[in-house]
Amino acid sequence: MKIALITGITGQDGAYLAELLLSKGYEVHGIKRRSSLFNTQRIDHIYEDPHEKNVRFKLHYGDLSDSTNIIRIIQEVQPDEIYNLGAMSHVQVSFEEPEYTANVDGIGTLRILEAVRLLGLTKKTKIYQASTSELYGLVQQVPQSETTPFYPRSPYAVAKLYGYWITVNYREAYDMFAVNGILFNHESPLRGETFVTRKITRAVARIALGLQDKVYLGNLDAQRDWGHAKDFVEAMWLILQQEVAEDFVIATGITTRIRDFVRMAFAEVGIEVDFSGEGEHEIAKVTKCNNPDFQVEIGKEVVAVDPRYFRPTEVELLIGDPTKSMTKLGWKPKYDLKALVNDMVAADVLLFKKDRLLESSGHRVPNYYE
Ligand code: NDP
Ligand code: GDR
Repeated sequence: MKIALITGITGQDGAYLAELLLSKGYEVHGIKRRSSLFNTQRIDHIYEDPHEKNVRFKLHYGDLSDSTNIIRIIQEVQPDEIYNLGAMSHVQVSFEEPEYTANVDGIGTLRILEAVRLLGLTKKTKIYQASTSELYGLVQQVPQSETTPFYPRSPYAVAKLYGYWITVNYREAYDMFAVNGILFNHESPLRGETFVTRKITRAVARIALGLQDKVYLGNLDAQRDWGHAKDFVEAMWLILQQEVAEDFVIATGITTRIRDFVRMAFAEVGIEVDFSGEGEHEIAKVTKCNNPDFQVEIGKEVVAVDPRYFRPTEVELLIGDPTKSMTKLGWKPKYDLKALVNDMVAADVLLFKKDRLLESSGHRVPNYYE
């Protein structure tokens, strides 16, 4: 039985990857952070009671900022594969917490690599590093491929640039199987609530259900290459199953503006919206509501821009070239953008129907302003 260790197992990708590896017969270990509240909602459905025999899913307390903790866990687990997904992963927040982000996203990667080297596991343990399309930053060429030059535009991306190169360096210096997956944006119903897609699908569900009036967004012109996280974790696994250690771009090859994602998400609940105005004065109003389940009045303003969400330096255009991963890995995504938006909106409508039920029986449901 192969043993995998996943950092960031409580996150979106960690949860889908853990599920995938368990289905392939792996023993899966994950590192979770201590928190004052339970933080394992995304993996509770695969949690196994540690008191049972033959448990294949095990969690360890840890943090990527703590070298001795990382060394001890890797020594105990003796993994065949490490997936380093743990990170302060929010680009805008990285401008507020640049030093912490560098420590966890940059040096955290070094801590994993160095632990494997110190423990003499370089020939046994394969390492996957969660690199990102944010490395491309300011557009140099499109579509972006494995050979496109990097130009990071945030403390997050600069930290990840260190993570990328230290992974390449350990591969070359110590002949380790250490590789980067350069993944473009991938989303799902498990996506963190403050990333733009999930913020939109949550707001659409809440507006349709009468729980919220409108949503404030930032740059509506940015373009992203969005895929489904379920498809993307499959690629992570494939990258580690190759004979040769190489870096791969994982993307759909199609890019869409934030504004169009908003339109698509409202369309899922039978609502049409029209944008007007420019820059920070841009708004969207309802022009049609075709779903008898949702009573949203025509002309209602449902989207407005708040410059608070503008970034000091922005990444305007991401569009990936997945040729190498499609040919060498045989990877092909199952979800297109429409199917992704459908999955996310349907899940959020279901989630907030529960809130509406609570509200109608006199309970107070929280507001969401992030
Ligand atoms: P999430 O934000 O959903 O998950 C991040 C995970 O990292 C969480 O489990 C979080 O724990 C954990 N974490 C945060 N800080 C630390 C720390 N100091 N020590 C240990 N663990 C920590 O991210 P995703 O699942 O979306 O992304 C996974 C990885 O892939 C990240 O490295 C991200 O930067 C990268 N990436 C993501 C892309 C995407 O579009 N989703 C695209 C390209 C790269 P907790 O739950 O306690 O907060
Ligand atoms: P990103 O994702 O920065 O690409 O990083 P995010 O969803 O945060 O932003 C995408 C684009 O949308 C614009 N935007 C807004 N973003 C947020 N969060 N909130 C808003 O209200 C809003 N309005 C407009 C942003 O300016 C940006 O252009 C994600 C993360 O998962 C990273 O960890 C990962 O490395 C990259 O994707 C690939």
